[in-house]
Amino acid sequence: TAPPPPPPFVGPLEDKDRIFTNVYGFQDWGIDAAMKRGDWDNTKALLEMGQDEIINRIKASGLRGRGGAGFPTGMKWSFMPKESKDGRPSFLVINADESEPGSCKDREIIRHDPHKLIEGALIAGFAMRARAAYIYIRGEFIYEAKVLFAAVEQAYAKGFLGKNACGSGYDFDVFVHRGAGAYICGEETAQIESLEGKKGQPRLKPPFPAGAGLYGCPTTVNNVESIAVGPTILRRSPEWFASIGRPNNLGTKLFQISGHVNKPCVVEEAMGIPFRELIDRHCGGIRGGWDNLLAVIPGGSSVPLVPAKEIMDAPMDFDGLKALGSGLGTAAIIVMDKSTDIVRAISRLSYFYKHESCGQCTPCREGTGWMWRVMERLRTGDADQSEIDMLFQVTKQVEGHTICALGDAAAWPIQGLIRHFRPEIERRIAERGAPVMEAAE
Ligand code: L3W
Ligand code: SF4
Repeated sequence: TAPPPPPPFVGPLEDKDRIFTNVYGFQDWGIDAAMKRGDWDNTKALLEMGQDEIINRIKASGLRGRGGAGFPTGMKWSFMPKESKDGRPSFLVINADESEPGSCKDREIIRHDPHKLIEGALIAGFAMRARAAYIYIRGEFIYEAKVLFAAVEQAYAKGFLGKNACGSGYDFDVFVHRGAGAYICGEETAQIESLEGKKGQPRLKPPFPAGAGLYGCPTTVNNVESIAVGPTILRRSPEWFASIGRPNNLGTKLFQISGHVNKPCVVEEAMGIPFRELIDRHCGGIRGGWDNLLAVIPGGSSVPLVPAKEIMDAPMDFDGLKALGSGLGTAAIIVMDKSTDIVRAISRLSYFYKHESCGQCTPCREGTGWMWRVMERLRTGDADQSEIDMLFQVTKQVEGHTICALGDAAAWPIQGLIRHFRPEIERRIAERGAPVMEAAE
């Protein structure tokens, strides 16, 4: 039986409902211009709502984490203790280590709208009774780090951060910490280790950071976008945010569309916008027309690809893409037309995960290298047909058997390739010597 049609989505988004009003940098990112756009507008009044009320409103908005996993943000904040145990402080960590291939939204927020993030940090930190926020920014983001350091200084100079932040009576500090170029430091517990000055290797969960995080203290790790939308949700009301999108997939979202579209872009749209509408409205269509579309990786490189015919009318949100065996991830949409060597593309991703594995657990350390080597043989056709099933079995041995999600992220793209493009792999093996491209670096 055919699945029931998805519930209607409320969108597309009009300009008046866009949160990131300077995402293209047409205006100054500095604090005076940001204040003219509405940031830091009577933040004290927002804080006066009180901690529990802020968390309740974020819950009511339906906001789900924008870093890939889609965990409900308000619920995550509510895991933080209301009373300090043994005098231990609580911390907020903001994950700006944006390294997922295809993902480039947090960079735009920091470059052009950093005060949305900093004001959001104060509000979220206050709601969780945190003493300070650490913004962990990707090491390669050199310009963005400069902007962020300067924007934080501006907020201190205005009295919005530090002692008696915004005149609220609450003391709150924001520290910017630069990473050193490891993808795995985007995993929340590896990021905490790295902040503590150790090698960035994920910890076993539980305990979750809310129980034992930075320096063993209660900590919440949130993505940049999740934090940056908070002030607008509180100012405009949770009902406004929840009126956009589809049930369980509410609000606006920054989509990042790269690859074979006529105009790649980062754009804020309603959650649940159908794929075709998103591409036609904002990207000028597919290069060479819609018949030229081959496949799409809809959520950053960690989610399985979706072939053209399945993605066309799909709602671009958590549930819509899950129903297709993929995911929204960070909404980093990689579009591939028929000129793409799809086996090579996925093999290149396999190399990336092999390279970025921290090496701590055996299925990931050994499995990612093993999977990449087989992928390379499938790419050149220099493999046996039986290796296709064997590779699929190996991905199943890696998936779910590792400390962090990098193992799953390495397994899923290969599973998607075999599921949807098996005939192409078989053709290469049958025609050994079919197009051989240069090896991945
Ligand atoms: C307390 C519980 N807290 C879950 C918290 C947990 C975390 C959040 C989600 O991976 C995905 C990954 C990437 N008590 C809790 C709890 N939490 N249960 O909720 O946790 P989880 O484990 O579902 O996901 P994760 O480990 O955070 C994130 C995928 O995102 N991804 C890539 C992301 C890349 C970027 C980037 O470059 N900026 O974000 C894309 O798909 O593969 O599957 O906070 O502690 N019972
Ligand atoms: Fe490290 Fe990979 Fe294990 Fe994650 S899954 S802890 S990256 S070895």
